[in-house]
Amino acid sequence: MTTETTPGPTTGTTPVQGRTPAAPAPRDPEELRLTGTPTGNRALLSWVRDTARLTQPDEVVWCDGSQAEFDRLTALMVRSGTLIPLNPEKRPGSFLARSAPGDVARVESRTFIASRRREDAGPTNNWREPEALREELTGVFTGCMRGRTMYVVPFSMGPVGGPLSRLGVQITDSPYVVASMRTTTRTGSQALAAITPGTPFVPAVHSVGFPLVDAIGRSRADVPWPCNDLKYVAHFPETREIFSFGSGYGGNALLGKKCFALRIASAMAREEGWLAEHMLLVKVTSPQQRVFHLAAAFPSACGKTNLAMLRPTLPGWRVETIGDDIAWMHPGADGRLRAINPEAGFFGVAPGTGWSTNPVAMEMLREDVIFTNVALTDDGDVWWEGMTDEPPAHLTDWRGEDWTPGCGRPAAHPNARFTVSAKRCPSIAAEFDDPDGVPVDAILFGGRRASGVPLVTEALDWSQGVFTGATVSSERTAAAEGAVGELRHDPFAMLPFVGYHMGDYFAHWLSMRERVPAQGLPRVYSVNWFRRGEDGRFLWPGFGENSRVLEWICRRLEGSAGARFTPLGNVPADGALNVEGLDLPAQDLAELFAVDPQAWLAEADHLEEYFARFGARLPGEITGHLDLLRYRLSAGRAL
Ligand code: GTP
Ligand code: SPV
Ligand code: MN
Repeated sequence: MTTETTPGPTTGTTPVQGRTPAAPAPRDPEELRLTGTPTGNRALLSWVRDTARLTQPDEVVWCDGSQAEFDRLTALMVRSGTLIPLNPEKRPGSFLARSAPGDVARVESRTFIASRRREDAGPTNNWREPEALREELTGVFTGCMRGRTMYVVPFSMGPVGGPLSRLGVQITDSPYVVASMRTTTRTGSQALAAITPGTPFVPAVHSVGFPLVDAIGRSRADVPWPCNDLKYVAHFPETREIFSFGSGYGGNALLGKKCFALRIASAMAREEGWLAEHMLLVKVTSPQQRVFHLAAAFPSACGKTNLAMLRPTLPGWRVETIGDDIAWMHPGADGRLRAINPEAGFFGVAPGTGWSTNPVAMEMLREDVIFTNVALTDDGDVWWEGMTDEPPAHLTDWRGEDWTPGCGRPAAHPNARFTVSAKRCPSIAAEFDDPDGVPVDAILFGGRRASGVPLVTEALDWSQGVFTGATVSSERTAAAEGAVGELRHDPFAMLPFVGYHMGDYFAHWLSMRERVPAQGLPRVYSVNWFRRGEDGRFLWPGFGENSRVLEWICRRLEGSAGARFTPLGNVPADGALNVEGLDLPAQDLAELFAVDPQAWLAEADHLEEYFARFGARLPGEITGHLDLLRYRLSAGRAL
């Protein structure tokens, strides 16, 4: 950690009660000397200097990503009350953070795309005029780091120096964010060294928006989770800049993730001819040692981490993890679509993760984890709904209040999360660090659909595959603000993450067949683990048993499994899905694959209405598929 300090009575992360209101003279921004900093990239230096002038921190710290730096930051946060150290015998090297109750998830209503023309952001994004937004942001960022430390965090998305990797630098006044960025991205000296003079990087400014000193020098004490009711998660895709204000939570604050690796990267990818997607990435090995790489897009909190770390119940099958949230896929020189996971760790949903549902994740969480908004046990360990069948008799809940079973409140927040390095994952694949990525054999799209959508269907070709992605809808989860359970369209599981017009995004997906030869394009599938019976229970056991669906997909890829036609796509032929040993009544199996023409004709009407929002930018091919679907539903056969 290189520290460039202006002399001052305190540093920003300790309460400044010692100050008398009139004590601090306004800091001369020129005092924040940045010469001698560990970079020769002038654009980086002047951006850091300008941001320090605007936000007026007490000091500027360039982060080197070292273990010593991480240890200093966590110690600092333990002193300030942001982190609670967990019992080192139960959960070594681990901490619990409790966020402010109003800062628990992504804020889509305050997420902005600022493109020069409104129509380039499209109807699914909150558009802002760039200059007007810039002015507004200048207002809110002015002095917002007073009394705090400003950290400069250089990072690489993807292995440092890799041909598919991209560089960024996040400025933040949150040590929790610095520590989390170190775990979830490749931060520090190596990334900084890669930002040589003239090398482009994505600048990302973040502030929790809770200055400790006001404009006239009055101080206030810090709080364990500083944030601001006013929030902005702002993107300038044309100039590739990110500004985030007011939140310390997840995708709002760890700017390498949704802001860079999806919203900005999707705009880069469109321009450069690749795909930046909300997808997990796995390597699947069959009992015959054939290797398949699958990518899968499911909306937030709909099972990506669980599938990425799946332990197959089918003997001889192996699933290894490459990524659980984001995949960057490029046309390779080998005529395949090659994918990397740009992240270096996981920010995963805790509730629902247990020894019976996801033992790999449970092993991963044994040590070196920062948990946020889970419950604390009386012996200094963590607990959340779904970890064990029987809850402990007493807990401290995510808000810090006493909790007993049956008290009527969840102990963990439904969007409680763990932050852990991919190195801790027992199923991590050797290819995880391969800068050239892996060739993708199949892409899966899915969502939470209580009815209608079969367990698995196979698209007939790329074109129908793109239609399958475009038609994803899913019940909303606690990963973002809004009404949980409400069905909404979420094309490609990218509704909150496409940094430009959704119609252009569909067209970009279609155009991949001009960049990748037909035999190299992945096959496309739709999956749904969440179909329910009339009595409300899940029809499919899910989790490790999803390996049965993966088996059918891999057998299709090698040409050895049968399929039968439905209007939505191919489903397993009778007997082709291995359900041996499952306690699955024949009627449930039939229901899992039922396609109700009337319900789907109604869904086609909803889709038509939804797609109409995209106007002239909706590719005609998508409308064509809608017509084809209607024909197939009415005629019960292919055209
Ligand atoms: P983000 O990190 O928000 O993008 O989400 P994710 O897609 O990685 O979510 P994750 O895998 O953590 O999903 C968590 C939720 O999905 C938990 O409530 C799980 O219990 C549930 N879930 C995952 N897989 C299955 C499954 O096969 N069947 C059922 N019924 N639930 C599942
Ligand atoms: C999601 O919401 O899809 C996440 C969690 O992966 S967050 O990083 O908060 O966006
Ligand atoms: Mn996600």
